[in-house]
Amino acid sequence: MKIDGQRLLDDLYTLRKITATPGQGVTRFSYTQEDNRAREYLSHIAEDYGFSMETDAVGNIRICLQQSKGRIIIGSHIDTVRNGGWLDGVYGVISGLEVLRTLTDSGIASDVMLMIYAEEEGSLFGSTMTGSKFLTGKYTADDLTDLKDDRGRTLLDHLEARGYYNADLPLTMDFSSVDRVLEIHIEQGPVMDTEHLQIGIVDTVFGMHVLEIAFSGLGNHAGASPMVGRRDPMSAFAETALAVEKIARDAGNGVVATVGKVSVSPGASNVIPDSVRFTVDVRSNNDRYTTDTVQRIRETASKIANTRTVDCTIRDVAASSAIPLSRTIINEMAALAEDQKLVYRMMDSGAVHDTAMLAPFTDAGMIFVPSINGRSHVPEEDTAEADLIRGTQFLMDHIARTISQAQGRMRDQSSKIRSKP
Ligand code: HGY
Ligand code: MN
Ligand code: MN
Repeated sequence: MKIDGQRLLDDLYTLRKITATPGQGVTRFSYTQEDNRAREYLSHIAEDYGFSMETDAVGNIRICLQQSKGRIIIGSHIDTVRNGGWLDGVYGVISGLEVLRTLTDSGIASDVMLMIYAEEEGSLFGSTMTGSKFLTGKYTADDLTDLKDDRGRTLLDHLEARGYYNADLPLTMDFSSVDRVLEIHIEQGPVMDTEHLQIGIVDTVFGMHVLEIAFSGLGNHAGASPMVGRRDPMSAFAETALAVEKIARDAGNGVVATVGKVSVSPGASNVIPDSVRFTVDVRSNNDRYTTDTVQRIRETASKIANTRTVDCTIRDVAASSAIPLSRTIINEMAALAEDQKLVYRMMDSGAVHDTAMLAPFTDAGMIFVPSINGRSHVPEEDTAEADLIRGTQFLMDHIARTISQAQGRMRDQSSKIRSKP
């Protein structure tokens, strides 16, 4: 079954224009008017094809044929980071939609379901993979009010403003009838571009641990305060940020750590700050490496605070384990890539993905396509059209094989039953 590559690209180019920052990348935060416009665009496509489209209590969307049982879930997200790229997440969503349309155009009533996970980026609440954490019970009803944005508005406030939240709707999903969950995504790193690969088959999705560290000292006049005796939280922050980089480098084993968000109070050039609050995002493909690195960062931040006589508080913002994906699916995808003579390799994912959250409940598999210059989460994020089309066709072929193997197993079973004396 051949996908319609031009239709795939047309949808991606249309969604690229739904952004709060035109000309400066794609900014499409969850529960905003941009998010709504993207949902409306997708609902028109679903309507044209007679698909059912349901939105759950936290804004996860399910699109499938009316009678589908959703045995094969293809998922990703439509929300972005601020000034992000045009493909992160949405490529997987439109690929899933293209698979549904191609199956329908071919007259195959499939059990495929497209799942659009809500608030994957954590741009609002700092916690990634929010929609799938509710679906899998990692987040509960308490988190609807515990998760707060920078202005103190809770996730529930956002959901009620959008009209998604309904106390009667379940927050979790029953995965007992789901055979596999799949996601196709841009790599967001340099490996495939450097090695001129066509397809990446994901082995392990990194685990992550996000801390929020706050230093508070003695705010004062920038000009009238001698350097001796200052208790400057900005200097403590600067020393800690450099220490984070050194700790991650010294850890080796592919550990990465990033200080990506900082806020200064009051934030004026002629005032020594009274407090500085910043995030530290630590990741690796092995939970022990991540935990050891986080511990070292905690200890170092406390030591720097003592030396500089500033107060230090450290809060856990989000955490998820490193998740090995399904060996069965990895082997099937490798066999398909061999048959199609594609240039491919197994590889880890430094980016986290909702599919990994579902891995404990069903077979989970991910496909990567190259990111030009290995860039992502920036306006320069890009992938060649040929790579986008090839990736979605590979996903389609993998699903076609999965469906025909399942039908083969059912035929064998029924012939065994018939041949019983
Ligand atoms: O942060 C991540 O890895 C993902 O892009 N949310
Ligand atoms: Mn993503
Ligand atoms: Mn992302």
